[in-house]
Amino acid sequence: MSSLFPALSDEPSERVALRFGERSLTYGGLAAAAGALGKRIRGADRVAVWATPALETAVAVVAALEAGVAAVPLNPKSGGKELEHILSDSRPALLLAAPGDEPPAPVSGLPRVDVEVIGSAVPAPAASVTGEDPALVVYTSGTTGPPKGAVIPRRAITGTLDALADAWQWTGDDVLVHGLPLFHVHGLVLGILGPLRRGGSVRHLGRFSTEGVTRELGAGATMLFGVPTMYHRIAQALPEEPELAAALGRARLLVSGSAALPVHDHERIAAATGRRVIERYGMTETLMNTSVRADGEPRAGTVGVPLPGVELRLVEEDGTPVASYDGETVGEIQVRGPNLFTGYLNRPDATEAAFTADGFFRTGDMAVRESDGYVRIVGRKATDLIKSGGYKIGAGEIENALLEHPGVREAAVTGEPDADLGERIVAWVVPEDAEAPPGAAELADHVAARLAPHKRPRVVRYLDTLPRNDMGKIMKRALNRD
Ligand code: MCA
Ligand code: AMP
Repeated sequence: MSSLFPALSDEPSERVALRFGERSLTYGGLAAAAGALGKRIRGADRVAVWATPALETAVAVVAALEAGVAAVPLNPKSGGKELEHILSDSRPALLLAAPGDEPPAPVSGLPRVDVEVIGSAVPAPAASVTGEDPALVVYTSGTTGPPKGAVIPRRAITGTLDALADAWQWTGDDVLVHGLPLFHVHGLVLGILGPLRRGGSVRHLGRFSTEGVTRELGAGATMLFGVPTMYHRIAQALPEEPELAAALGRARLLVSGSAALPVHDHERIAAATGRRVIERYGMTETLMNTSVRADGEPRAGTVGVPLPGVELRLVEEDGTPVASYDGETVGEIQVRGPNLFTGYLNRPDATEAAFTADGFFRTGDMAVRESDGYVRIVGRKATDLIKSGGYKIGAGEIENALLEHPGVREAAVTGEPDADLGERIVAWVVPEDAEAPPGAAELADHVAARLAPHKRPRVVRYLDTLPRNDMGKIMKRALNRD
């Protein structure tokens, strides 16, 4: 398989590929830096990347992909327990990190290669790889247990990015702006590898802010990617920030994904800017499945039509496909195509359960289809998966972390609606000592330090007992009704 990034050798080398704040790298510079790093890591099976929102992360991932080495992006805010799990599961040979970064144990114990953004101008010879070879291992939460490593092959990345190029008329002339984290598919695959595959450029904000969006769209960026929380914050800021409305009005494409964009935010942005946000629907395991097309109708509450090459069907509980396009009959979304992952690392059981006999992936998302084929997502099968700020978080992993606190006897975790985050994590706790329960901030810190800050409960509610059914199973629906 040829390079994922033809522009590394084709483009005029002085064209800017990446910009993070004041630091930027041209295609020539990126080819040199990634080539030099690629030579040092070639032959490794997998490498971990300390995925800070910085130039070095992009260089490290491009170097790994060009060298035919799978990259495992690590959330630099992950806590010890989560990092331990990811390292023992993925067993990376090396850690790639920016000079000066000081990852904690157990990451600090890995043999380390510093990522330099300068390098020899001689590109390394192309690695001999096929489309089925793993490109990335991205960790994603399930309902129970620790996160699973989704093995994403090279053809899924090229397949999804080229399908998006078709749907969005995305070219090398586009300049993308975003402030997404670089350890998930949205920010890394779409937000960094996407522009590089097109030969265009990306300006990363380091950290999302409406001021950053105004500045970059005002200075010629053409596309914005974000999760609904970011668009909610934009919608909130618009009345106070007329320059933000003007900048959004100039953009070619505003794209939202990772969770549902509330219709209210969609309409507020449309009213203030004259531009409609388009939604696309994807998943770590499937990359992108559907999108509103650039030449299509951006209808609030819908995620558009299947991307080229993606087969999508809705399936009833008993496995019968939903034939109607009536906007009413709900079924689970199942997908098949070159965009799919190959399986969960070290988890043949989970991989087998995720696919049907005819090779469709069971997404767990529930949807209807409208008469013109537009997909409208209406819910999720698993109540134990929470989407907060666009991050998928399993209730089980937070419950397990809470139970490790000496002051917690029993714990249940649910999600409840939140205007900013979509859903907020709520911990229901039966304390060991009802007279002296651990405080909410203490429990939030406890979870943040073990797992990651975005997995911390935002609300803690104390109970004497958890509601359980005759089998002893916690009745979460009864909790949510309170
Ligand atoms: C707060 N912080 C703490 C604690 N509390 N740190 C340690 N202990 C604590 N108790 C820190 C946080 O680390 C963070 O640090 C800061 O305080 C604010 O945290 P938080 O309130 O959680 O952040 P936020 O401002 O609410 O973040 C909103 C956000 C974020 C920016 C929208 O949720 C986000 O980046 N979401 C993107 C998720 C995403 O990319 N999902 C894609 C996966 P500091 O100040 O240093 O930051 S889905 C996917 O990939 C599929 C394929 C798809 O379809 O896209
Ligand atoms: P993740 O597993 O973190 O990659 O998140 C994937 C999940 O995010 C999907 O299964 C959906 O539930 C949700 N999702 C992604 N994009 C959208 C969207 N545009 N609208 C609604 N839900 C979405």
